[in-house]
This record gives sequence, structure tokens and C-alpha cells, in this order.
Amino acid sequence: MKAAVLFKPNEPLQVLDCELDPPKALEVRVKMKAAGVCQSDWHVMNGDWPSPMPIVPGHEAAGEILECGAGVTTVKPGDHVIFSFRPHCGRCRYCSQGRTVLCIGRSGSPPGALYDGTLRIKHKGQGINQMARIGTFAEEVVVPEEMVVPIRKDMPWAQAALVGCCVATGVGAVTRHAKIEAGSTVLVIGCGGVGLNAIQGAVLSGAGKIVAADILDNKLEMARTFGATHTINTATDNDPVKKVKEITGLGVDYSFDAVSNDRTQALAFDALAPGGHAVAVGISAATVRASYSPFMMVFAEKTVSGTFYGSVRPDLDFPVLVDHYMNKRLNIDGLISRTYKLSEINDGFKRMMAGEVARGVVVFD
Ligand code: CXF
Ligand code: ZN
Repeated sequence: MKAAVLFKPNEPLQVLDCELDPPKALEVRVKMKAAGVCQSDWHVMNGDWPSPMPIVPGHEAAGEILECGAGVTTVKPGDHVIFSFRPHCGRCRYCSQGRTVLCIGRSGSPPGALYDGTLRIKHKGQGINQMARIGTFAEEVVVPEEMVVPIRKDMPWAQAALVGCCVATGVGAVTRHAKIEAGSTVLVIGCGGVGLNAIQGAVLSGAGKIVAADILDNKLEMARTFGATHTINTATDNDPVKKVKEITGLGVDYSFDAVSNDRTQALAFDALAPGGHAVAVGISAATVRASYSPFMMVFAEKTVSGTFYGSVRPDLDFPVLVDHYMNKRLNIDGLISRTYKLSEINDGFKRMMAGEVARGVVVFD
């Protein structure tokens, strides 16, 4: 089978013929059907996030179960699944609380390998890691059973793939993490895959004004089609906080930062109304620091929090998000700006970094 392999940060991916070892107990072999191209893959590829090498990047995908190892009970060959990039043991204190994205039960195992520490993808005998233990830019993968969520079979593949990262993260940030009230005013910073989904999460929750901020006009136009009522280009507007207050009066009740650098975090905080809540959603490079005014946190009772994976519980939330799409309550078609073959993967990253696409998706035969 073919897989796109990164041997060193800042090198292009190489699409190579690889071997795949069969699933062991509690593992499944999955045929990849569609895989989204996400900024997080780029963080691995450019060395922002230290990762074991060589590695197959990719973590947002859907596929079909081909084979189940001993003891697998939740899926069977032929099932359609969406990958969940967070393992959850079901037993640790966080899983017990229902906060499965914080699971610590698997933290002893290496990040790019199966739980027993072995690598299943090989190229000429050399073991290849799988990003987030998935590695979606491969025709087939072996992953732990708990990292796939079965879904209805009438869900189209490319749309299903996006549920696994940007849809879950953006919608979940609003509906599962912040749990905004109907009528709330909302600011969303960064209108890529995650930000557009935060906007539609706000629409689903009955938000009032939804202000979208980005540095690119094409992204802001897209934000309008996803439900933003107002837009701010922060590259050309020299006082976006003032603009948010002109639109909303006091500032927003909730801000969602899909970028999470020092400047966007400052905007997320400063644009809040008294009592407001700023949520960091996007994952920055590990070195980024941000600063807030503790004075305002106290006197204006502002809250700052972070959400990982939109605080979703994949087994519960993915099938619901899929139903929302099938019932036309979520727009996923509009996120898919381009599709690629696996052989075009490097072009997919180039276009993402040029800001040309909301999401590019690799579609497999
Ligand atoms: C990332 C987080 C770290 C593992 C891979 C996915 N999240 C979203 O893109
Ligand atoms: Zn992602």
C-alpha cells in the first residue's frame, strides 16, 4: 500500500510503497477513504511540534474497516468509521468524568506507535510512525479499536473525514465546551476549517451577533456563508477591539480563537464584554505565550479557557454531527474547497499555507 512519509521536518512528503502488519488484539485495519489536510499536520511537518521520524502525517479521516484483531467488539469489517485522534481508555479519572479528550490511561505509550510500542507501517524494513497513532495519508492503517467511531453508511466520505477534526473541534468548542446561551454575541478569530465550524456551532446554538475576524477577505466572505453577521479584516482594521464594541455595544459574550497566537489571544480577551469568556481553540506552536490583564479579569469577571478537540466525546458526538450534516443543519460541503489524490499531497499543503482553501481533502480510490 502507498503512504506519504516525512523523513525529516521541512522536507516534502514522499509517497512510497509500504508494508502494513496485521492488527493485533483490540486493533483494527482500516482502508482510508478520505483524509483532510489540517494545519496541525503542518506543525508536525515543519518541526513546530517535535514528532518521532519517519512519520506518516494526517489525523482527520474516514474509512472502512477491513479486518479486526482478537477481542474487537465495537466494529466489524465493512463498517464505516471516522477516526478520533484522542485515545480514551475508559477507565482513568478523566474518562470516568466524561472528559475523554484528557484521557491519561494511554500516556505511557509512544505517540506515533500502537499501544504495545510497535510500528505497523514499514518501508523497506524501516518502521514508520503514524501521527496521532493514525497517519491518515496512507491507503491503509492499523489503529486501536477505541480510535474509530462507527457511523451511518449514507454519510459521504470526504464530509465524514472532516467531522474527525475541524467540525468536531469548532462546533464542539461552542456547544460542548463553552455551552453558549441562545442570543449570545460571539467573536470568532481565524476563519479556516476550525473557525468556520465555530461560526456554525454558534448558529446551531442560536447566537445573536456573530463577528468573524481574519486577515484574508476570501476567508471573511466564506465566514458570511457559514453564518457570520459581521466581519473584520484584522490586517487592515487598526482597532479591531473598537470595531467589535461598535458592533456589539459592550463587547462579545464569547470569543473563540482558532489561531491562538499572542495577538489573537489579546484580541479574544480585550473584545470581551464584562462577564465574557474567551476560549482558545486553535493549537499554536508550543513556544507561544500570551498575556492578559488580571485587573480586567477581576473587575470585569472575564474568563479565559482552552478546549482540546472541542471537548467532544467522539463516540457520542460524531454520530450526532453526522446526523446534523445529513439533516442539512451543518454545512460541510462548503468547507471542501479542493480534493486531491494522495500523489498530490504536497500541493495540498502548499495551497493550505497560501490561504487558498477552507479544507483540502485527499480522496482515496
Ligand atoms: C491535533 C492535536 C494533536 C494531535 C493531532 C491533531 N488537533 C487538531 O488538529
Ligand atoms: Zn486537525
